[in-house]
Amino acid sequence: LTLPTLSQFCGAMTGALLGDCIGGEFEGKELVRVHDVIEAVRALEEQRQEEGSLVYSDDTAMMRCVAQSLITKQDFDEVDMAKRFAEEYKEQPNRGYGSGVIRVFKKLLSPNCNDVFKPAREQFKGKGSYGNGGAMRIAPIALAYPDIQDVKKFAKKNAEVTHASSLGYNGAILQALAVHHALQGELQRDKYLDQLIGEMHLVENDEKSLSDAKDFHEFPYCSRLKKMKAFLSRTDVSKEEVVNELGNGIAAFESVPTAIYSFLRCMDPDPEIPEKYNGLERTIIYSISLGGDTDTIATMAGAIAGAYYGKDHIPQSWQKSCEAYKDAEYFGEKLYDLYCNRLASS
Ligand code: R7I
Ligand code: MG
Ligand code: MG
Repeated sequence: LTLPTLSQFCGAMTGALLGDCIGGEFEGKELVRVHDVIEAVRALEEQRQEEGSLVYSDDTAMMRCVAQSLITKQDFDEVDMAKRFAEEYKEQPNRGYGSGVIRVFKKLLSPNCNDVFKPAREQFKGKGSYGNGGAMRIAPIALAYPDIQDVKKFAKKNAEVTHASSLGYNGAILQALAVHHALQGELQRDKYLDQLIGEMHLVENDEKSLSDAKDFHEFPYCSRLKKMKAFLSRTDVSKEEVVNELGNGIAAFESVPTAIYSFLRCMDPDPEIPEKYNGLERTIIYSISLGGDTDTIATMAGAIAGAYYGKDHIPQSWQKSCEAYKDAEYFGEKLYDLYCNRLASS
């Protein structure tokens, strides 16, 4: 067993921030050319952007709440977590939140709310949301808990504060597991995917998950992870194929697998991306080039790649262009301490 390094924790937090800030410019565009994304990062490299000028969106706003709650409480506390989400929304409502989740925040802000999971259960006629808002913010859970059972348990609980559909919270579990395994060092893509498939099979095989998935298709996460294995065995997989088969949308099952695929695919060079870019930079560029929910897919891909490669792979110019980039580093350090303390006491 190799111990993860501090650099990986700071890398995960900063990688997520980069994805949100750089991807934000392209959010909602169906056709994004790799060329345009490369132009955007060139502007950062040539410092045509002022320090901290790329603003973060709800993805980072909520991830900051998750990190701050874990650091303050030194454990998962759903009441504190819910309070932070709601207060953050109240302070800065214009960060680009999903249109449904705002109702959850408003209910959480009411003094009569005594069950922090209830507002989420009332979303979408009692089905709960399947949006990717639970998954986009989840990385700090994987950075705080070395034990995989804790990662699964708290990723689910954290997501359930806003996303009661299993399609939503299972995406958060998968994203947290992807970060967790990326922290374990040098990986083989097939082995990494087999682990995720095994874990998600258990997760998706429970009664609620099977029933929620009926409106779509069976095992929405496992089936995409399997598809990914096939994609990675080929070198000619087009953007269209990825978008059609894995998705690039706002639903968790149409974006979390896509983020994981972006990370794994970009371990290899890409003919469309200049060779001077490393695996982490390539992951950010590629994930944004898929279009759709770019800030969120790049945030999740950036968190995984950052956890794998570490912060030394992040160019200073990119990092410094992002709003509040120093906080990401600070959160990484504090979560690293938490992780190490838990490991030592287990
Ligand atoms: O999941 P959520 O926090 O949104 C995150 C996204 C990211 O892309 C951010 O960058 C930001 O842009 O928003 O917010 P929700 O409102 O819970 O879900 C997002 C959207 O998914 C909703 O506004 C709906 O359009 C859709 N959605 C559903 N539609 C029908 N039925 C989610 N769940 C359902 C559903 O059950
Ligand atoms: Mg956003
Ligand atoms: Mg988004």
